[in-house]
Amino acid sequence: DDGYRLWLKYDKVKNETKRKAYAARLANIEVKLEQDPTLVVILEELKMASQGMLGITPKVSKTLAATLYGVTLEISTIADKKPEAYEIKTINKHSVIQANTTQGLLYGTFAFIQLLQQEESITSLDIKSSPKIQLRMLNHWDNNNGTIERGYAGMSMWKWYELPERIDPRYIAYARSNASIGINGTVLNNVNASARFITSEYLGKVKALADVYRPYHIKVYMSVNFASPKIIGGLKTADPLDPEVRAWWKQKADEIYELIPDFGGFLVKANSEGEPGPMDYGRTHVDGANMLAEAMAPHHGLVIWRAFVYNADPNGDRFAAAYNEFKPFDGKFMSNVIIQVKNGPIDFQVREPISPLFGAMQKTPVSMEFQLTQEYLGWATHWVYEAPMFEENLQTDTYATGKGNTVADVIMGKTFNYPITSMVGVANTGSDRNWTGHPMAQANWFALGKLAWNPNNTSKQIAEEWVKLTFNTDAESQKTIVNLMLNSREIYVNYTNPLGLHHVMGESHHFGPEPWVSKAPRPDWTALYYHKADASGIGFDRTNTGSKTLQQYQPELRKLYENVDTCPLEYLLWFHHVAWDKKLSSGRTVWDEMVSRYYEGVKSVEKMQAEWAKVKGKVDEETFENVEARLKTQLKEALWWRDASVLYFQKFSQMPVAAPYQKPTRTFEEVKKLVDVYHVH
Ligand code: BDP
Repeated sequence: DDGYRLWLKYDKVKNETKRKAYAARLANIEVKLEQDPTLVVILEELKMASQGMLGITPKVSKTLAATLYGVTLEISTIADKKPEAYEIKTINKHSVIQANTTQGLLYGTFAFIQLLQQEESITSLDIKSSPKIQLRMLNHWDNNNGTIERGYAGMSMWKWYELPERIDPRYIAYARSNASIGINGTVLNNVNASARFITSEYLGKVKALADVYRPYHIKVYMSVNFASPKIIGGLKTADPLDPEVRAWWKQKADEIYELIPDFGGFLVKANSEGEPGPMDYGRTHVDGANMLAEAMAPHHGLVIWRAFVYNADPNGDRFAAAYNEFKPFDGKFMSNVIIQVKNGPIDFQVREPISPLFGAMQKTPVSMEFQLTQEYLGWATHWVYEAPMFEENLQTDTYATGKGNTVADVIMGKTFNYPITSMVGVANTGSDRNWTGHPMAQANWFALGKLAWNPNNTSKQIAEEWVKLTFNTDAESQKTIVNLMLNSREIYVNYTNPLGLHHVMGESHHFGPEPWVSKAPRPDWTALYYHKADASGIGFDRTNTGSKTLQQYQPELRKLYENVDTCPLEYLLWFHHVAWDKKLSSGRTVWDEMVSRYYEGVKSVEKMQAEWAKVKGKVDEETFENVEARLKTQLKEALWWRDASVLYFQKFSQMPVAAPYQKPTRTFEEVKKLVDVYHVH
């Protein structure tokens, strides 16, 4: 299996009794609704699933006798009034999928098919479901030259040079896969946006994609370059208060909606990492966002404004930047603006405490941006199931209005009644046949859909479901794979960034260890800025004796991290500068604890290999070998991380690698040289 079919494999149901029972139901489909483009894709999906799993082709009709087995698709008013809600029930001999709209029916149908894929009983179903978040999106960082910023699975799947004439079949496979997990929006291009994407030439191409995705209820959004009026509009300025600039954006919005009436909106990275923005003209994020929002409002379009901003202040704390910039603007944005916030305060590190903006913005909605592509998590070679990391942030209590306001509550709009809610994943997809490079990374895409549908889903449930859908295998093997998944992220943390270390990866390419980086185009792109290792200890003091940024959290959350003796070890170096020989709750010194985690992390990769070996012959050979080979690379690189980090930090700690661990056999100079292999600049 080459992985192209993702979790929609529709392979033959192995259990014969079940297959026969399913086949009896799927033999007849009763359609109680009007013709509709979404109905076409629903029926097509049911046909595909039936042919693949059951070896039958359903007969579709408008009425079906109650005495016959069958599946009924019906539009009717169900208890949950949300347009995307659905119910699946068993009424006599019929499996009935009901919804208020065809969109709800689409999700209900996929849910029904997924039950069959998992070989669940369908004899007495009573399922009700609707999404807890409105915008469930992928953000693609794809460029118009076909490259993908931070993409590790090939080139962009959008072939701009072929569009609008040719529709690559992959676009449809993409839409099906997303719809199957409830994703309803996609931003097609990189946040570091080329203005070219909103020229008339490109809008014609975007329209072609929007037409493909529409029946699947996936709305198209675009990242826009704030300086577009200058770059492609021929204006002298992009000042958001300039009347000509405002008129230009209005006209652009009109042009877009003329072509794509259900266009989702704009995503904007402004005044961040060199991108243009309103501050270039002495204006604010509010001025910029509201100007665009005004242009979009007549069309009900959204402006998704990113909070990923930070200035290069060598003595500052980048942790504080987004909060300082946006908190004062709470309530000043127009109602069609949402602020998109990365999960943590820095930048998609292997473990981050939550961004203090969650829970701080009461009158302006904030949304969650997770990164699926493994920029800081080992690219496509390391096996990292990210859902436990997402869950860790989603289940953190912000104490926004007192105890019991998790990040999940905040982004679902429960805490402050946000009118718009959203969760996005920076996509890990590309032109690779299996979409994500690492076969196991498909699970991260899947997890984003499931968490956006319900942020309180657990990483365990999601892993179990994904494994069942993806691998048609025995219960024992499923368990082995699920366990591997659930442990994978912590293992990666241990051999790369134990105890709350962060931002010690290779400069610019962000791969492999480079804790020694002390010079970069900006101080906050070095590793030293973050780990601050010296003879006295290691870690970033963000308490009141340091940068004081912990104050951005509510007092109860602050308390969790503030005291060096009670701060969870996972976050220790995020918030404290600690002496190398300080005794920790584990009974070990800081140094010994770090060493132990690096070494245990590497050992765990060996264990992963042994566990994976157990499923040989139980999962298809191609996937087995692919993962097996990647685990070999992972082990090699885990050792690289361990040796580089231990030998580098040892220069400051001056402490030995204590038994049972053995000092690396390579010298620091030898390990440091390895980085050159990966240097791309
Ligand atoms: C950083 C990436 C950079 C992105 C940036 C962003 O290294 O390529 O452009 O995030 O999110 O992590 O804007």
